This record gives sequence, C-alpha cells and structure tokens, in this order.
Amino acid sequence: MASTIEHTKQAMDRILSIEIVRVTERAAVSAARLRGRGNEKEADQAAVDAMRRELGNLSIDGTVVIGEGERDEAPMLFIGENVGTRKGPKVDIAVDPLEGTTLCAKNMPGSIATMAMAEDGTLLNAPDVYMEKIAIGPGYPKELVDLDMPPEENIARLAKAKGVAPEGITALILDRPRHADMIAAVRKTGAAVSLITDGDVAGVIHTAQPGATGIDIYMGIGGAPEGVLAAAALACIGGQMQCRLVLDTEEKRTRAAKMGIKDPRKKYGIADMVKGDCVFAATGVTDGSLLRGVKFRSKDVIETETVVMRSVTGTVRWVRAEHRQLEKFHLR
Ligand code: VTB
Repeated sequence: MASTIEHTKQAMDRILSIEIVRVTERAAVSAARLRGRGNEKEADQAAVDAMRRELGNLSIDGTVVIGEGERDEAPMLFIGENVGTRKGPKVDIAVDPLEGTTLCAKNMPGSIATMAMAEDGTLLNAPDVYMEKIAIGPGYPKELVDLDMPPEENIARLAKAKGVAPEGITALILDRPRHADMIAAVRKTGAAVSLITDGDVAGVIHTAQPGATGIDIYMGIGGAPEGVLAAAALACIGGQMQCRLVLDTEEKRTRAAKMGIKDPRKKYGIADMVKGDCVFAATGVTDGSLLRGVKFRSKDVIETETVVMRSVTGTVRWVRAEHRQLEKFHLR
C-alpha cells in the first residue's frame, strides 16, 4: 500500500495540478466581470467567493496558510481555514484570489488570480506584513545577489555574471516612495528601472524568463503573502529569491512568533519558504505581459489563460480555455 506521502505526491501530480486550474479560472472570471468599475473591494470579494466555492470541490484536506487575513478579520479563506472535501491528501494552500485589486478596479494590466498548493506543513506561514525581496532568474551562481548588499553591488554582480555592462540590466521595482533611494541607486549604475504600480507576484515571475520579459532582477518591499506565492512559482521554474519579513513593531513580532517564526530577521531562500512538492497556478484577470486577461467573447463563450507549474517536475503548462457551460461561474 502506498504511503501517505506517496499518495499526496501522486495526487499533486496526476490530478491536482489540473484541478487547481479550475480554481484560479473561476476566481479570475468573477473578478474580470468587475474590471474597470473602480471598486477594489467588490472585485476582490467576487474572486474570493468564486475561489472558495471551487476549492470546496477539490478532493483535498487543505489548510489555508496564506490567505485573506487572520480569522478575526477575514470571513473567508482566512489563515487556518480548512478547505476541500477533506477526503484527500493533506495540503497547505496559499491564495491570492485577486492579486492587484487596484489594477483590476482600474482595468490596468497585470492583475491575476493565483494560488499554490503544497505538501502538508511545507509552506512558510507568513503573517500579512511587508517583506523585503530580491529575485533573479535561473542559471546564475548561488547567492549572487543578497538583500544585505547595496543595490549598486547587486546590479554590478548580476551584470558581470550575465556578461553585460550595467546598462544591459533591467530591474523591476514597485513604484512606492519607500523605494526612492533604491530606484536612484539602481539608475546611478546605468541600469534601467521598470516600475510597476502593483502586482509583485507576477513581477517576481518575470525574472525567470529575462529573454522574454526583459526583466533581470526584482527588488524591493512588497507583501509577505505575495512573497510566498512568488517563491512557490520560482520553486517550479527556477531562479533565486531572498526574502526577509519586515517585523518592525513588537505587535508584528508577536504575531509572527505565534505563527512559528522564531528569528524575526531571518533571510529566507526559496527552499525555506517552499519546503516540499508544490503546484502553482495563475489566471490572468486583466491583460498582462505574463497572461492574457479574461475575454468575454460573446454571451456564450468566455476565454481564460492560465499557467500552472509543478516544482518536482518543473513542468509548466499554459492552459487557454474556452468555457461554454457558463453556469459554473455563478455570474449574475
Ligand atoms: C505588493 C503587490 C500587491 O501590494 O505586495 C504591494 O504585490 C505592496 O504593498 O499587488 P503596498 O501597496 O502597501 O505598497 C500590492 O500592490 C497590493 O496588494
């Protein structure tokens, strides 16, 4: 008889890596109905409802470890919530039903519906605080860049390893006042800075395919939940990432400690955030450079584009779907 771990692995491989596509598709379509309406909350809620409904159909005994918030503040998909039919493998679930709520509300490029599923107890349980992040693509020597090195040095080392002048490097950074010094430091080296207003899960993923995206490095401070989701993606497609939680108050340190974080200054690599086999999926809500957004082709057909990847095999599947049985989306 197969052990529980083997059973989990087999399920993740054969079934769940396709099943989770449905989950992000549902969330994306529900959010996409509310694109450009200027209402972040409503779009997010629609994505949460749809994602939760579909997660309930999965044959898993899942626990949300990265979710919409802590139990007292989020009624659905809160950290610790049990999801799935409970008749299946025990898995950790990380969700961001609508990553880039503002992008969706303003109908700007780059919002996605995303989730990751991993073996039980293998995803970092991160509180909803900020996180310092730095990420580069695959093929570079280990520990080439480091959170504790000045941006100038990281760019210089990356350029040397890539075999180009700093001018040949492009860094992706969230456009926030807190990054003003970092942006100036990167530009001083001659490197280019690509700014995004939101959506750093997709931002980090861009570094994995520099040839296609033109992005060599992601750096800056974003949300910790988004950091774990991005790490799940990089665990599948390769690349390096280093992160550190920003636990700058006693309250945050206590909250983190309750989630099992002993060292508040710990630098996490991908393997510290995603310790086992994992599957990551994202469906485009608005058009973006990673994924096409949802298309309402006619009143009978909806198209979605999803990427789904698995860490153990490194398989990346692009799923372009045409949906004709639209009742499943529960759209009003
Ligand atoms: C990022 C980004 C998100 O928040 O984590 C960012 O991935 C960081 O937070 O899409 P601030 O907006 O507070 O700077 C988002 O932009 C929105 O959740």
